[in-house]
Amino acid sequence: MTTKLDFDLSWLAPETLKAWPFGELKTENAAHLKETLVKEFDYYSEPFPEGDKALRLIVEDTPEVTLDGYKVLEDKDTVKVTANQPEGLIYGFFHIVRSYQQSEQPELSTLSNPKNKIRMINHWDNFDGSVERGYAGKSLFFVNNEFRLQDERFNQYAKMLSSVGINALTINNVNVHQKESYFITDSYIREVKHLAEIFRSYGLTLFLSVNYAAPIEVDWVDSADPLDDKVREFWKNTAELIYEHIPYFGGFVVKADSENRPGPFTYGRTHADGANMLGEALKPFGGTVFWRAFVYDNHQDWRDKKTDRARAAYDHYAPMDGDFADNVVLQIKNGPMDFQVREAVSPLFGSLRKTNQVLEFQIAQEYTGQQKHICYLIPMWKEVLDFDTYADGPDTTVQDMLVKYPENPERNGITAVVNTGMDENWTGHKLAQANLYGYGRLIWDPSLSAEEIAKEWIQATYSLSDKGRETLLDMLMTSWDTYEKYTSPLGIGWMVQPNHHYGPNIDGYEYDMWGTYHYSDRDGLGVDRTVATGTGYTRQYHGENYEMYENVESTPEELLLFFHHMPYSHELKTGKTIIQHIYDTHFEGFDKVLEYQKQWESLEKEVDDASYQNVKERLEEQHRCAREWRDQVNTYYYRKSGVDDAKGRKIYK
Ligand code: GCW
Repeated sequence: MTTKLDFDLSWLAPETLKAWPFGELKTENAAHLKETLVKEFDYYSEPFPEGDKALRLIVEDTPEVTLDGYKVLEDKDTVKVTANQPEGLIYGFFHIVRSYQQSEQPELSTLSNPKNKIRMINHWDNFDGSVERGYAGKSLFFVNNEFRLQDERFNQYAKMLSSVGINALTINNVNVHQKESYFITDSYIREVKHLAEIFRSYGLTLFLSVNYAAPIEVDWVDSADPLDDKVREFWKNTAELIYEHIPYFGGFVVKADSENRPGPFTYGRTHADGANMLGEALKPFGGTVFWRAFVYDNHQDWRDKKTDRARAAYDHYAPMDGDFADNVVLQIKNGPMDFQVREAVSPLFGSLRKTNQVLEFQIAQEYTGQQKHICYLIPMWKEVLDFDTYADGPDTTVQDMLVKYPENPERNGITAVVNTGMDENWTGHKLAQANLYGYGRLIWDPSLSAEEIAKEWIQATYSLSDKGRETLLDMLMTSWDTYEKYTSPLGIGWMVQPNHHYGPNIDGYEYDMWGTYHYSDRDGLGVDRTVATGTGYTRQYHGENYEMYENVESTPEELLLFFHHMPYSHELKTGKTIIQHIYDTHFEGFDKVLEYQKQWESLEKEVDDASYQNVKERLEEQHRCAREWRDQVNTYYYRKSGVDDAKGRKIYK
């Protein structure tokens, strides 16, 4: 069967359906999504002979349904999808597609309500066509400082995102450079509107990242002081202009006073002053401000061991709980540092009760192999969402906090830096599609397991034998652990090449200004973040977690060096010393990559050629790079410690 998609959209291709019994479509009250639903119905019906069932998609008051959820009821000759909002019908429709991918006679009846209201992605795309931390080719939206003209592809993209329940996006980098600052002006608002319309036809709301200093950059205002009337006027006029063109525009994402970006600190104002000023401008139109909490001192002196970057977000924002307007949302990275392969969960989750919050993940594999290495991230994200904050006693997970506070949360949820670009398969590494797919599925329904999600994606994407399915599932499910093993040990992080962050450089950031140190010496390594003898970061957690992390014995070992400076000789629960653990995991991680290569070769006959070549080539690079990691880390720690590998394996001394 030929695929009708220009780009590799295998998880949505009609040929992956096992059956399609529908002959007729009826939609009611679906308003602006009607055309999309009709188009999609035809698309999936075409390869199949006329079915004998009717599919009815109806917006009607359905009390069991919340937010943009849906309910599906199947009887002998009808499948009826109902939702309170038209968007729910799209998600219900894709539930049906998914079900027929998984089985020939699926159980369609269901009630499915999303856990999170905001289910968003953030592009870090620049107007010149580059993508900050992009590993899948050029920007989807921009080329040479122009908006791309490729509606068909935008439609496919919108469909792909909505098929997994994503309902909002930004199209441009949070580092808003000079030209992009004009997106909110008359110069580009029509192009933005065009994109907003396409995404809306699949239920996605479009937002823009804005430059906090836009009044200076794009107008003649001589200040960006949030309390200055001229500045407030600028933002009000800007909001009016945008909403005049795009009444359903979502709002702004702002990176302020972060990594040299402008912000209210320049004027001696607080972040609440800055965010609320933008909130006020958007308020009449129902718009939202996402204000990023990624604020820290990036000019730290490495000699200074008291300043701890991990503390920064909490130190800045916890005291401001309650100061933000009700259409302002704090956007908080999952960890207190920066998307490392392993780090603690941000203690801000659990400390804010009067502030809207979204959690920010990174689907783009900046620190997890840059879409050259396999790294299925759903298991990591699940650990974050399931982390017990103890905010209201035991069993108050991060996910609970996100839906519980502030009272009657109107604007809560999850967002993520996305991993897509102009590459044929969207994500560079074919298997990285599973991260985008899984992200959407997980944040809609966090009760799904990482394994269920991986199985779904495999089943939707390939037709494999049972053995083949097991093989691919094993590759995905073990990949995060593997990447962690051959890179940085026990939660320490950051041993990467500076700037581009790919490949090992153990001291690459050790004497730099970014606040990311491991303090390895001849006796040991790790960052002491305890109250007793270190930076006091552990105190940012609620009682139980504070005690757990404050003490070596109760600190989960995968985070041991994140919280404590430990001697190489310290014995872990496995009975191994830390130095032996470092050697073992680095050998094991590398060996696992060799196994992936064999496993993938065994799938040659079962997957399409493009996938096969794509993953095969990337595995070769993963092999090369993992070997480099293994040997550099092992040699480095041998030279520091002088301790031999107990198993006598090759270390380049
Ligand atoms: O991790 C860092 C990245 C930067 C990024 C920043 C952020 C967009 O290396 O490229 O800038 O995080 O999240 O703002």
